[in-house]
Amino acid sequence: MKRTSCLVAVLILAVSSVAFAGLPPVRLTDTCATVPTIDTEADGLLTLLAFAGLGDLPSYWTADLEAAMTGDGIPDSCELALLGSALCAVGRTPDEVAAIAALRGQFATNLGLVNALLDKLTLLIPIALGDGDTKPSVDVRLAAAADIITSRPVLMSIPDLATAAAELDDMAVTVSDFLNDPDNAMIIGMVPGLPDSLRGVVDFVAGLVGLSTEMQGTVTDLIDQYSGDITGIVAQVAAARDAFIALKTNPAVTPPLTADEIALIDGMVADVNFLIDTVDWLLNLTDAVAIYGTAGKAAGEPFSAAGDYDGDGVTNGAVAAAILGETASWTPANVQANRPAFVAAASGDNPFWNGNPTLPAVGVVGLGLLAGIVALGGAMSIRKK
Ligand SMILES: [Ca+2]
Ligand SMILES: [Ca+2]
Repeated sequence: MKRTSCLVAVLILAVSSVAFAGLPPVRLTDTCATVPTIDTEADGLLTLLAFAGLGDLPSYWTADLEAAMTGDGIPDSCELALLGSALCAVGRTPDEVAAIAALRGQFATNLGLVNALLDKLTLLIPIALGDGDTKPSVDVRLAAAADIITSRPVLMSIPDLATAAAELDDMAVTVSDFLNDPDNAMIIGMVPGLPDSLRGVVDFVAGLVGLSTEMQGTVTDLIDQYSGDITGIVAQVAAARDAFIALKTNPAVTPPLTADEIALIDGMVADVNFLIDTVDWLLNLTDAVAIYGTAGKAAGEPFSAAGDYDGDGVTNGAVAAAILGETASWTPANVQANRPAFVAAASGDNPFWNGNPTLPAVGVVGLGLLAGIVALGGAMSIRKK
């Protein structure tokens, strides 16, 4: 009897959770609004993207987007549920309270970045489409800028400027064709409302981008795909801006620039400067993203597949593989059904989860039998007295 009690105590000690970086064991509960909010937002974003004509979108439940969308073996919806539950948690020790507070600070940082991105987008849209009032759309302004050169023989006699004017006119026509193509009418019509629509999904995006360095890599890859083109365009635009600034004060320009022309140049220079700053900010954006549960970038970040949230020696990825199976076997229904089990098992809330390799081979059934033996032994020892 005595030896059996000892064995049970040892077993329980062996599988009890050791908090990693003070993050507490958590479970998915109805009382935490964070996870349902993230789920609803993710659904909303997928609906918005589908409406915008992006086909072949993964289900939110089975999406696994790390490392340029090759995934890390844990459905992102499960990693977000673990994060959301930890954000809701109440610490039992000073370490846990501090870890949760730090996690919430990181979430606030990432929310701030997503909102700043939308603020910038809000300002960029009228630069492209016009403000329906004093600012015409960008194609009209490009054509007017070309006119400043083409209407002055002295400027057209300079080959570089004549070429620049022709390029501006070309750009104006390309943009105008795009903006006025009936096939694009629906998507262009959606653009002014886009920042507000995206404000409705900021928790999901802020949660997702900070899950791990691997997830950050997906965002960086996405930006990198276009960054070459974007930096090229920015360099051209900056050169055109400088040329127009020089024209404003060059005494050889005849007739001198009119007040309207100067206002057009000043307005475009301000917009170009904003565009250049925004692109620069965007290209460095992922470096500013906080990775949850780490003070920087680290191996085994606690919400990543290689990470071990509860520090029991079993990685989150191994927990997911045991509970949810391999990626190919995931379905939206089984991921959704098994997600609470993943959160409890990965966080250490349920050390006795089915498949836990730190449990002895007898597993849960064996522990039940042992408990029975202990009870039986107790009854017998009482009887003996
Ligand atoms: Ca994932
Ligand atoms: Ca673990």
